[in-house]
Amino acid sequence: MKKTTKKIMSALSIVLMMCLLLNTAPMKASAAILGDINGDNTINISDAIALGRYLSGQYTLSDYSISDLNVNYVIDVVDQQILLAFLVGIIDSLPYSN
Ligand SMILES: [Ca+2]
Ligand SMILES: [Ca+2]
Repeated sequence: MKKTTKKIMSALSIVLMMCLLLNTAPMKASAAILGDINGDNTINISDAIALGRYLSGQYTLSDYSISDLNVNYVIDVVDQQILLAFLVGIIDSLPYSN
């Protein structure tokens, strides 16, 4: 993993922990529920955790289309980074395209 990616992930992790400590309200999922990995109709840190568990082989996705957040037909760590960036407000909407 590149140093820049590691720095971004570290920054996102810190911001996420701060959000959790401040007990911010979860974001409601859109109609398409893109990013609602665990299917509970909200997009929050639990979805990022579920996606991380999927990437490490410990979770089964119920719907692959809602997990592919950059619509490149691959579900990988980039999708998790996009979800984290969405949760902390760096990205305004999903799917993400750059
Ligand atoms: Ca969810
Ligand atoms: Ca993807």
